[in-house]
Amino acid sequence: MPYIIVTSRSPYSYDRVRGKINKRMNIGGVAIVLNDLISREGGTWVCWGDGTADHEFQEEDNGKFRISRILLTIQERRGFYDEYSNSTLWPLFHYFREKIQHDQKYFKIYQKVNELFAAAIEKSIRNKDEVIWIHDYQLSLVPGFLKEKGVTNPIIFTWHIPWVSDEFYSILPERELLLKSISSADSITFHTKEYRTNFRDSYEKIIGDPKSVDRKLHYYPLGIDYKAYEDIERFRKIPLAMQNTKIIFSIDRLDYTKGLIARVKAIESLLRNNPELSQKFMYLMIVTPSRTNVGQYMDLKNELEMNIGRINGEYGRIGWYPITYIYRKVSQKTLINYYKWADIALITPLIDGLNLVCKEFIAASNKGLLILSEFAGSAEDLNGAVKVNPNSIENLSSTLFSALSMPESEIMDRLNSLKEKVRRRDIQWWARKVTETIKRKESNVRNAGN
Ligand code: GDG
Repeated sequence: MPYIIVTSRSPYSYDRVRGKINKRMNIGGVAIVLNDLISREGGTWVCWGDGTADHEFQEEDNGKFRISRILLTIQERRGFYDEYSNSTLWPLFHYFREKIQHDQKYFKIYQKVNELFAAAIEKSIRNKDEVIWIHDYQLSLVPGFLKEKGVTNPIIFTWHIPWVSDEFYSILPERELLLKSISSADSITFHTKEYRTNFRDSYEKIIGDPKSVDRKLHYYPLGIDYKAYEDIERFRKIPLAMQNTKIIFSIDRLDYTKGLIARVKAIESLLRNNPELSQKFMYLMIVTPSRTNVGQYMDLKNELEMNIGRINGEYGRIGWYPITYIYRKVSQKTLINYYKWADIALITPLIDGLNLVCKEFIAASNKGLLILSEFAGSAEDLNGAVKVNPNSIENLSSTLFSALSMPESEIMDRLNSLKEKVRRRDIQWWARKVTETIKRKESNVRNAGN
């Protein structure tokens, strides 16, 4: 069954570097599975062409599937991506009230860009069986525009971030428009039961009786490509300097939702309360640059780095610092090595739609303990993790203290039960479940007709 996959990011982009064309892959987990699916089944991928040479490849046929790239002006990019998507919707859907910025002119641009996506989708349709699968908060108005255009192909809408409570959602001036558009899809999927319930409550409060949407709402937690993390061709040995200390590890995009400041303060509190732990562990903290055009993100970087500097200055010794901080993207192979080296993965977002990092760590590790925020979507089904409240520095620090002395047998029992779960509910499982929501619906209709 062919698909029309619709994402804001492209599966790969083209850049022109010193006169030559460079192909840049988008290596995210979701992109990989969607790539597999569409390569197998065929169809078109509609996305934003953000590469500097993408205009030369606006409509591309790569032999497996077609790509239709939407080209945006600088103003459109700003209004659609930096402003309405990432300065209005992102903080709203993560309960950061004080960070929500709203300007009607940026909403208009978001609306226009969503309409451009809908027009490109309509043009791409080859037959009416093609399933249109739209992803995430940047594209919430696309289903509504497609219905207005009279498109009858089945539409799946997958929401990757939290859906907030109905009271909080009501803050959004365009609350009705977004809800109506998303609800016009034939199937709507979330990562957790709570987000599904919140969406239903929002619908009931703002639109009315939710009966008509009930049957469309599903929740399936996104999985990972388990094997890709489990197997690694050449595993690098832990460097000598790190061999006699416990390694605490994390990797996050630089984002205020990820709880980075509280986490480094917990390291400070751990050392203040337990000076004997000096030189007994190191915290390897990788932070990946993200949304660098949004001012709030750069303020966060400064605050984080000031805290790390203070803590390392106060507790460091010659040849040892509590926090090894790296602010750059690392290769996939290096990341898997870090997962394998880590004794503890410290994944403590203040809130997260799901969080893939904790699942990747579970797949890669042969010895590690997962400390996981109770506010990450993945906490709902990862029972073997040690759960923490990321808002409490005391809770974070005392959990770290017990984790550092947890018996190996308990760590392995937890890890093995987590591995079982993450292996079973991998990315293929997720894609199958989500696409089946449409097949089930179609067979229900057929059954009803029989
Ligand atoms: C959003 C939602 C939801 C990061 N830095 C590097 C790197 N990464 C990879 C990780 C992981 C992915 O990026 C991050 O995924 P998360 O799920 O942890 O977080 P978000 O980026 O906020 O994703 C989230 C997700 O969408 C999917 O629905 O789970 O809740 O916020 O795969 O490994 N990979 C490499 N180098 C890096 O420096 N190789």
